[in-house]
Amino acid sequence: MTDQRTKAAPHNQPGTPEERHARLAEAARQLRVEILRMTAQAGSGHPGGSLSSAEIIACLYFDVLRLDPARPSWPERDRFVLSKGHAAPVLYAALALRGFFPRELLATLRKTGSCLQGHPHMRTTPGVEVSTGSLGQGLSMACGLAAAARIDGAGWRTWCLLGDGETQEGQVWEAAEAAAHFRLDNLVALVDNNGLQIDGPVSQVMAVDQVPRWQSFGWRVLEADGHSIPDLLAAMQAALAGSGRPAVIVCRTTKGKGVSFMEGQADWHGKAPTPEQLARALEELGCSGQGPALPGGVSR
Ligand SMILES: Cc1ncc(C[n+]2csc(CCOP(=O)(O)OP(=O)(O)O)c2C)c(N)n1
Ligand SMILES: [Mg+2]
Repeated sequence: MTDQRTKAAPHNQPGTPEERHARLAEAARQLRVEILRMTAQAGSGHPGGSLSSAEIIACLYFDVLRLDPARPSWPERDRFVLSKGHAAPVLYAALALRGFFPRELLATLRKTGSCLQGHPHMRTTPGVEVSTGSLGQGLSMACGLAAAARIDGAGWRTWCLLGDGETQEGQVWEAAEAAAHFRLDNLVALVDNNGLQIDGPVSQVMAVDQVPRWQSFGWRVLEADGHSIPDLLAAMQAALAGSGRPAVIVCRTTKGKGVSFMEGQADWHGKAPTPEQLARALEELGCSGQGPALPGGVSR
């Protein structure tokens, strides 16, 4: 089993730590490019919280998660739950660049009949484990997955990404309590702690002090700069140490990261860029508007 798991992980590619970090930074840049292109094309969607998660998703999908794009249902795969389902564009971009489906499909985001709807759908989209979008529910489902792995004696892990505004939902804390009670140390939560939700600052709407809150629920709490690849990789590795407690990584991020006029602006939570704004954003990301330089994404 170990060999099979290892084969499917792109992190086994040769290279120095610096090369690994550069490869993942490039993956995050390509995710941002695709997020902007697909939301502009759709004329709607959620760029802000997709952009803030780009490095987190790049580290997971291009390094940490054991996946096999040719076999989305491979039983030994790690599971990822995008609890903040409105950030579907960043997940779709990662799945396309890893080869779960053709990159051309990204242009169909939110179109009638497309498998890429505004929120992830587990029955239609290869690589989507759990349907999400109604905030607050993903961690409960991740607990169920982690418990299933435990019952089956399986080695795969479950990862779950939440928004900071999302953690105002009471169900998150019911799940957190259950995960600690059942000692689900094969479960890792990540919080995209960008400080903003749909209407403005989380601190003003209803503050959640992430570190003490998770600690008080019995979780092992790690912190990371959510835009630093080395920081994230170190925290993700530490989270897998297995201590009898579930782990959470509180990631300090900036909503709209990577596009100057979107950064830190709640207004960009759920609004598509115009063609002019897209052109400006792509230029900032060092992209002239053409497709990715390497077919199939950065891991090839
Ligand atoms: C149960 C539920 N209530 C409301 C919404 C509408 N909604 C979508 S995104 C969002 C704000 C989420 O903020 P946060 O979790 O901080 O996400 P991020 O900043 O990462 O985009 C809201 C209220 C929803 N999807 N589900
Ligand atoms: Mg937020």
